[in-house]
Amino acid sequence: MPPVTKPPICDDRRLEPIAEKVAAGERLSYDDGLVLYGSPDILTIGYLANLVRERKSGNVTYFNVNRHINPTNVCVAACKLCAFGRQVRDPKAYTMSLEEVWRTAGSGYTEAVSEFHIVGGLHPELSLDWYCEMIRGLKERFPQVHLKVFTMVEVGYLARRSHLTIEETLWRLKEAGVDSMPGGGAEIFIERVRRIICDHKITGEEWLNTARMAHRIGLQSNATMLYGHIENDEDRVDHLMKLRELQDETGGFVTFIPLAFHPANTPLEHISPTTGFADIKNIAVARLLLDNFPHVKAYWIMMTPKIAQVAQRFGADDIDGTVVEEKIYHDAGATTTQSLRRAELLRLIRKAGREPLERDTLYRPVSRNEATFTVLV
Ligand code: V47
Repeated sequence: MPPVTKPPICDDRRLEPIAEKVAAGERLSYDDGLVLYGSPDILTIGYLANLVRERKSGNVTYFNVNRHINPTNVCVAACKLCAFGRQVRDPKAYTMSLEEVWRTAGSGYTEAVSEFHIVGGLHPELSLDWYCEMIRGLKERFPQVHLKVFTMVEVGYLARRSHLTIEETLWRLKEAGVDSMPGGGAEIFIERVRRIICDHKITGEEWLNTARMAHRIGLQSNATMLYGHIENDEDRVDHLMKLRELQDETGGFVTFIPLAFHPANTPLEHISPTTGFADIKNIAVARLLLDNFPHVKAYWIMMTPKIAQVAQRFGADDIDGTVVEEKIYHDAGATTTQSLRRAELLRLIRKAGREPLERDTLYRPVSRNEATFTVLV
């Protein structure tokens, strides 16, 4: 039997032309994006997203063994979306010493990690030299671990404080040992929304320009989108289109990660948390619009392991990793655990009928015994 490429029935007739385009491998438009967000027909949208996902990754779901490290929660930005950042004098503020960062990196887990994911607040006193020393120290102690470090926002702040250009700052970080960059801080690019949820952060345009420069000098990165606050369908589609445009230009994005806003303990606490429906829908729409992104990640910390597992059939091909010590979402009321064992990730993936494939940060397969791993290039 030939493979079925179009859904047998669309509950929402407006999706039919989109289904035709997806079946033909054609690029979707801004207006298609609005139709997708406006439609309640999540089964048809999921079917189409799954089709694209299986074209790109077959039956594989990727995961990694990683550790998050947040060297400081001191942050000058005071974004309304955030429950993690603290003023310097806040009793709950912390800043690790270099020794503490290096010790944290090596602590608390028996499974050898292949990635450190390191982000933190915009600290008014920590210098670029301090961060470069932190990176060099990590590389010396853990030469086999990939360093996915600093959001575009942190790079923008370090550049400003050091009186360097973005390019110079990125080179300094790369030379110190940064291997790639996480996707945080993108939020929603439109300024109307940014002014309310994160008014002291770099602009959307600056985020995109920093990513462009990182890709140009050979640092690949991820990209995120924060949804479920004050943004509307147009804002989300605009965000995805801007990412797609930049990816056409640089090819430097590895994974897209939609992030659900968690309102607890933030100044936007009055906003209701996102629904499972919205979480699944954002995965699926992203998979359909971002045709040039190799991967879409359902970050289990943010969506819960259960929804992240279901998302593996609605467009996602990645579930993130063991994580070990998540702080940003847990300060904002996340009720998930702060880490999952490798065995539990394998179980979730297999129970979704997918084939687990351990990857490194750049999606090269990893082979391991318990205590060590090898990247299979
Ligand atoms: O940039 C902050 C978001 C991001 C809240 O690249 C919040 O592999 C929800 O970017 N509710 C940081 N979200 C996390 C991030 C990330 C996570 C996992 C993997 C990768 C990757 C990147 O978290 C921030 C912001 O968008 N955030 N506060 C909150 N209250």
